[in-house]
Amino acid sequence: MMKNVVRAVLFASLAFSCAAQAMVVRGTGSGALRGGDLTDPENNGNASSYLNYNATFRSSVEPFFYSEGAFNVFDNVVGGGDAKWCCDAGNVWVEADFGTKRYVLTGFTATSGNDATDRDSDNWKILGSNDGVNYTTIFAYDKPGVSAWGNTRLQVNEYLANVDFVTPAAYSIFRYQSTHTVGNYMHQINELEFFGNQATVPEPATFGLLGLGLAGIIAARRRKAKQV
Ligand SMILES: [Ca+2]
Ligand SMILES: [Ca+2]
Ligand SMILES: [Ca+2]
Ligand SMILES: [Ca+2]
Repeated sequence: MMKNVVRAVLFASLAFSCAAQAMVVRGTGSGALRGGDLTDPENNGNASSYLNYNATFRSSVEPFFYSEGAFNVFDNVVGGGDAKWCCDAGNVWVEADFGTKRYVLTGFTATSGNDATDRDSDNWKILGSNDGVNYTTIFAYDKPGVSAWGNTRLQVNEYLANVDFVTPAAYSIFRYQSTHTVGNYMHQINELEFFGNQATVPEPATFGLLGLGLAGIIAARRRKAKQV
């Protein structure tokens, strides 16, 4: 009896650990990207300028599309130099802000840089926010000294909701943040793709219409008062 219980517990924990490690390696290079992600559904973003993207980008450092700047994670190109973000140290982040649109994240891809594995993050998160102040963790990777991409360079890892992370609430801002790298030195990452379903945003216009309605009633009363 006891043996069966132990077996059942072991099986359950094995099944759980398998489910928790379902990240899919799509391959290497630009061709392994899913493409058509939320930041550029048409795949026509300019690889070296802010042209043809559907989000506003921000970063803790190097906010540009060239010279290994942070926005290279959205430029649809996997490679070295101006296709990746490198080589800042410490706590670094880059985010995409979709303004009034909110999305329920269904998946994302994250791609490794072209050089030393030491520069890959070993402590990174995908966070969601609706105000740019309060952020909620959607996915967290924390394996000291171990890169999520192993030693393979330019590798596209894919993570899916309900498999690799719990389906989150709807957010208008998605942030990648790294606090530590394998070699505890310079940080690099090549590309990020976010995928999701647009959610209905609570209508602030309702209050606007209510306000207009009240203003109308007040104006009508004033008119009536004048007539009297
Ligand atoms: Ca576009
Ligand atoms: Ca893209
Ligand atoms: Ca670029
Ligand atoms: Ca890139």
